[in-house]
Amino acid sequence: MKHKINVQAILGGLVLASTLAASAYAFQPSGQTEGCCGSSPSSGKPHVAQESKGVQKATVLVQDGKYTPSTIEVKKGKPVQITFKGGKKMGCGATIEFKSLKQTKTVKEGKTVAFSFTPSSAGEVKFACSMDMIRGKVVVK
Ligand SMILES: [Cu+2]
Repeated sequence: MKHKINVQAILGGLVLASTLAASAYAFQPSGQTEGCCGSSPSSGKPHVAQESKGVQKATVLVQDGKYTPSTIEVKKGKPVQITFKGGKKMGCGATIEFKSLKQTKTVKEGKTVAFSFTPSSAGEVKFACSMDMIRGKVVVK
């Protein structure tokens, strides 16, 4: 309790844990509905943004040093709004950077921050913590 917490070690552990979770997930039979949660950085089903009043919206929970869902699917040519909700144990994930959009925002626990953009072409819009350790992406179809 007295000693300082080694943040770097915790983060490393989380990255490792999510990698293990990702491989565990890959062994599960597909076709099961996982919902919007439980996806990992490089695997898992993408969460399809829901359109409301012409805006494609999705909410990403920042918790336990990861983004859930980490993959969001949108359609090109329509406004996108990704809301990040601050949860517990966010670590450096609290600062979210959309490099290609030149947008960086920090979310506090219990609060939200939103990123808005309109993708003009298909591809991937990546986001990550400012150290590029915790990652996610918006897949534009
Ligand atoms: Cu980081």
